[in-house]
Amino acid sequence: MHVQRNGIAVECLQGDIARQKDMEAVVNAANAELMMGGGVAGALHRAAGPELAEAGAPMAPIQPGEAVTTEAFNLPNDYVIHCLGPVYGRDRPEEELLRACYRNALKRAEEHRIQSIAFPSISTGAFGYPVEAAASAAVKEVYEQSRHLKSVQAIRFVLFSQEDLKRYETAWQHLV
Ligand code: AR6
Repeated sequence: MHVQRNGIAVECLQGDIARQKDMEAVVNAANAELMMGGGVAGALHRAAGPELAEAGAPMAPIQPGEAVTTEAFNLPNDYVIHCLGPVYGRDRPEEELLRACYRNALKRAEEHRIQSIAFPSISTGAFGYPVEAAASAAVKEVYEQSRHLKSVQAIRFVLFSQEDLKRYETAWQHLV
């Protein structure tokens, strides 16, 4: 799916967040310690190499909703923006914390004059956030922020499964 929203190219595709060669920044669904983990954090840390955890360590721990930036080391990108999503059922208010991840990631991207950024589906793996609700929150926040972006021109959602891709596409369709 490709759409234009407020002059920004928005795309949803099925894929691996660690293989987004044409994007300047990728977002990590991080843990508070900014260490290697499972899922997205595993894929990104494995591909980036041990320097990624070393670069994050001085900024850790981060809080739910926060986003911090590091270099991307051996990843095919320039930056990794690490977001700590809410653990569903524990960190509240969960929708606001999830939306804050997307808002703060885009803020970090603007600060670094990043033009293209790829997001995974934050919080919907190990952290247990239901994908439909997460997709709706993510899409609403990105749409709201898209009005204010100056540097970011392209936003991609990278979904691991075909089912999750459909859910994000549906969330964009429901927005208009
Ligand atoms: N590319 C794109 N999406 C992926 C990939 C990949 N390579 N691998 C998994 N997903 P998760 P969270 C999907 O668990 O819920 C970690 O261990 C996955 O199917 O990565 O925010 C950290 O260390 C799911 O839909 O992130 C933290 O402790 C989505 O990405 C914790 O898990 C997010 O799943 C963060 O949990």
